[in-house]
Amino acid sequence: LTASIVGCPFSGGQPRPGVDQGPIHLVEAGLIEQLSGLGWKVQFDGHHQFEEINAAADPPIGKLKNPRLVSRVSEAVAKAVGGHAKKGELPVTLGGDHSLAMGTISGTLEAYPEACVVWIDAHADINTVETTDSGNIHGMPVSFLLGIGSAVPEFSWVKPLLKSERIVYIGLRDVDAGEKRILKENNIKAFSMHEVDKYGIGKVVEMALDHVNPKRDRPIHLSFDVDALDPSVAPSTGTPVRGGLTFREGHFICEEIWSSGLLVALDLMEVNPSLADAASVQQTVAIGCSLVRSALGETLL
Ligand code: DIR
Ligand code: MN
Ligand code: MN
Ligand code: MN
Repeated sequence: LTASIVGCPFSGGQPRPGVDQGPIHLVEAGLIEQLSGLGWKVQFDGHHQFEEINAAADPPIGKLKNPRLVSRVSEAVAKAVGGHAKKGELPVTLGGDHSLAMGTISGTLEAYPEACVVWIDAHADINTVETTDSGNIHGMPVSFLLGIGSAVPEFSWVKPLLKSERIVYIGLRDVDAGEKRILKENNIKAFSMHEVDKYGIGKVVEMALDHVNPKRDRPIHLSFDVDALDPSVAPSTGTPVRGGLTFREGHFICEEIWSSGLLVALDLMEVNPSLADAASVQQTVAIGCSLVRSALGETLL
């Protein structure tokens, strides 16, 4: 089995510098060797070099910030992930900010039209052109993939290949009013931290998979934003929100998805090594690596 590492040093979907260094730190921490140690053939040909568009050439479209840059980078990522997936490799995309998931999930759905998405995050990342307050596109990728909200010509390459019943969230706790409305109107299944507290992570993962994958026959794309974890567990991220997943809850999700035998693509997003002190950075990067290992088959026994 081959895992293809798609390193994406990109921060244009949000305003805080440093998240572009996430993939570099994850690889330098030994992720490639760790995956080889699990028995994977790991393909990594360096981090992607994206075309640059300077800010003057990329003014906002409506509220959207860096729209051309985000669009072109995520389109390149879609091609990279789709290409690896079509060859039967498992793309592991290291972010970078979560706007990249517009690309990764487009690539997965190109190769596996029946795939479902398990989205682990404190945030729903489902704002539309109409509802976004921040204009940060990392808070919007899901709406583009679903094709909801007004179309933005710049993003016309993003095909609305994702159906609302094929995505499920776990870990939500900071959802904008407009996003809550969108989730309700589109009947999108979401397990917030309330449900994690109430049912426990084991039951929540089972219910989440029952929803998007009732017969356990659909390929799974797991998109993991490290800010789903509690800030005490993963402090170095751009938009931390208290009351998050524990270390074990985060890893349990990855372990269960791996055990399903259905994982076809993985994203590990929003590690920002320029935020917080050195020990916190080291801790967050180490947890990023261990989440990836758990999703790729590392077991406790
Ligand atoms: C907020 C924050 N909902 C926004 N989103 C974040 O900017 O749209 N996503 N932080 O990761
Ligand atoms: Mn590649
Ligand atoms: Mn996110
Ligand atoms: Mn988030």
